[in-house]
Amino acid sequence: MKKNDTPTTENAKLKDLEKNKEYSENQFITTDQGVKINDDHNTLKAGERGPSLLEDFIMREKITHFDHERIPERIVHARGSAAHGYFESYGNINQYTKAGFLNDTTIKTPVFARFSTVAGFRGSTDLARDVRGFAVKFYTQEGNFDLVGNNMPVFFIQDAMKFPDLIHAVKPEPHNEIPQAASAHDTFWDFISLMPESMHMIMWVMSDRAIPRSLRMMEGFGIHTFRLVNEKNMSVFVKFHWKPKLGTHAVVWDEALKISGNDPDFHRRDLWEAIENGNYPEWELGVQIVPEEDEHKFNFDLLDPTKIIPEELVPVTKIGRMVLNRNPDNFFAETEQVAFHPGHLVPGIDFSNDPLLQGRLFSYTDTQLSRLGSPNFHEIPINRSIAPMHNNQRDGHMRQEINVGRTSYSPNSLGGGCPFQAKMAEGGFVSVNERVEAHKVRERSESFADHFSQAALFYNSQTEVEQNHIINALRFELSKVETVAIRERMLGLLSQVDKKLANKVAEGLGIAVPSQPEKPLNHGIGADTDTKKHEPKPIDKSYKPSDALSMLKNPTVTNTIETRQVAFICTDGVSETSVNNLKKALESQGAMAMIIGPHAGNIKTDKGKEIKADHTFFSSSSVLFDAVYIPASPNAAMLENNYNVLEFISNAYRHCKVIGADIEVQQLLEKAIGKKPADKKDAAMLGIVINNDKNFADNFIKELGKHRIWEREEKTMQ
Ligand code: HDE
Repeated sequence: MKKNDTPTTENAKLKDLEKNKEYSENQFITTDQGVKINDDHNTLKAGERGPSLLEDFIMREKITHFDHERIPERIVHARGSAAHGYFESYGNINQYTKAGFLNDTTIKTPVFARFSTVAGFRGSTDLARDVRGFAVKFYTQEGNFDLVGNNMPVFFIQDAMKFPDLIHAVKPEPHNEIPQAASAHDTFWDFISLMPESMHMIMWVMSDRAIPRSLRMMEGFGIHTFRLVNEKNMSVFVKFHWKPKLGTHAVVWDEALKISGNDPDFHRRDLWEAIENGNYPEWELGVQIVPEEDEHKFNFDLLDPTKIIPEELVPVTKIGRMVLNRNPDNFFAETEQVAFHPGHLVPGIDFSNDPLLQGRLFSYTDTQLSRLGSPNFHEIPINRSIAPMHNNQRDGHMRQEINVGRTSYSPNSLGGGCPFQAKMAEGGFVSVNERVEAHKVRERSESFADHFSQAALFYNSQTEVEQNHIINALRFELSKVETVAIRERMLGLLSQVDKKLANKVAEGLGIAVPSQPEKPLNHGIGADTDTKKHEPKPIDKSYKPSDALSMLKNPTVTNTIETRQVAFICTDGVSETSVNNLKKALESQGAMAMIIGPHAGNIKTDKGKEIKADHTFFSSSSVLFDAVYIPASPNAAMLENNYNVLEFISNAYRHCKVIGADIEVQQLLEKAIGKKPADKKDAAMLGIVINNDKNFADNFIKELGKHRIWEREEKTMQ
């Protein structure tokens, strides 16, 4: 055993994974023991029509394995999709951290990222209103580092002790297991209405952040405050951010509901196809750094996971980028069996005392034991570290490694003292030497008691369109709650965030906002705690609205149309020139044209050529695309009576998408959207691009770069 084994490279890791690949070419089917099988279709029987024989070891092996194919799904984050890729650092930040992968620009650190919803079961829809998990495993040369975050920067609760309650409340109700992947039900809102600390997070989950356009278009956050630690073991506080290259985008709620029916795998498919097409998703990793001496400088507690550090107070510094460039080979082996853990740390990164993070440090190993069934889950290929691993842990279910030698204890002399402990200078992990001197208490810090200021900050930082979406989401959710007292309690809480918000939600529910909000029974205090000490604090007016919190004003907003998909509504006889012109222009900017036809197979153009239909009017819907184009066709008039086509176009209009049409088919367009332009500036017609001159493709692309024409929604909501 050598003291300093060098880590295997990225290539070695890939080779390692390759070894587990099965090749179907030129191979005989065998039993698990390697015996070639002669008949995989028929059980061994006593006569052609006789009973099956117990001795049929081939059939028994196959069925037994099948019977045990399922493992328990994740209790939370069961529905997920993942991809391989790499992380590259932008350069030297060794002033703050000694973590090699964050400093060395020559290293490409392999990563595996898994995105997920939280509440739904494994087979549930991708478009549930929900937080998205954003978990990244970095296979660094110093060991595995897992950044197990979400697409929202705060959480519902402040202490891990409340997590089982939160999850029991949001999961389908236990008596009838309804509803699936939805928070719009009594038990969730019952719990929330008694938990003022969740109000900031509620603003985020009721916003469009909870219904992303694509997993590739979400921000990610580590949420908790962590520490970065340098060579001298000096530390700073840090918050981690992922900023998507394509900007942060969402769908609208009506669209989300329809996508759930049309394609419940919408996000999974989008991620998979983007990677297969070579459009590799990319994020930049950013950090907000707070020196230790500034810990108490803010009007919130850095350890409180229901709070952000506004980017205007502490800017986000980009320190590297992640590119996802390879789909998994096998969903179960990789996406299902990957085991993340916020406690998988490398030297240079450490925890803070956030009580939610501290609880997570227990939960993740514990859950793998029941989900993956063995303390050897680190030996599953997707979980293996590329850094060499030596210790005295032995045996257990499904142990893969064959340890040689006699010593599995330390200290030992028979094994030459191996494996050795590593000094800090040799890369040994040493915890930050934080001084802790305290009484043993079961209490929450008073500095955690401001539940409304940042909820108000979030709401006030949104555009009017975004605020309307939050109001509508709350109306939708609370109108599904049957117990009136819960609705009233929620209005009481909302009125402490923003009176107008509460009134508008109340209007939708047909009840009044209570004049005196009900005092919550248990807002983070024990039975004997002095309630006065923990009274929720009034709104802190010193917060300034923050553009970073709004998706529409966010600094990551771009006009790129890369990977956007435009549905071309075509019929036989369609203008080949029209189709080709816009298709070429879109493709030159990285967007895609998808041909939607009256039938599957090929469509004939006006020049007699054939183009392949990607989908049909019947099997598809505009909710699955970013924009719609109707090229001229002599048969287009027939579509004026085709309900599927009319709905296709009218939904695109309702969802504020760009619609293009050749002038010859303007009548079809107007029939579908039920409007004629009053004049050139007619707001209801914004984002409608008619092809009557040479600039059509440019104009269409310019509008598509706006992603949504929100002015149209304001107009139609009036
Ligand atoms: Fe998790 N969480 N969590 N969580 N979490 C799990 O671990 C838990 C929390 C997050 O793609 C489980 O392997 C507790 C916050 C993600 O595989 C489980 C608490 C954040 C994933 C668990 C939290 C997360 C999980 C279920 C409160 C954002 C999916 C299966 C103290 C920072 C990872 C598993 C993947 C998964 C426990 C709170 C993110 C049960 C007890 C806050 C992204 O261990």
